[in-house]
Amino acid sequence: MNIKFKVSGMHCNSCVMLIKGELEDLPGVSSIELDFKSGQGSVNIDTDLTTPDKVVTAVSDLGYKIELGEKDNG
Ligand SMILES: [Cu+2]
Repeated sequence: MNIKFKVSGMHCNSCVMLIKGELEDLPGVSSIELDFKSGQGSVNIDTDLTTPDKVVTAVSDLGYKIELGEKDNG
């Protein structure tokens, strides 16, 4: 499943690296994209291993606000 999301509260590219690093540690997560300026991101998740909720929790726990957008099962 590919999930689009939007993160707010990022201040610099270190925030992007921090969030990407945290998501990379989740099982079943790959192809993480995140743009600092727009806050737009996307990620592929293997739904046998993880859920969109875990992505939200991982980012929220770092102190950023995340909103999930489109989910695509294709
Ligand atoms: Cu930063």
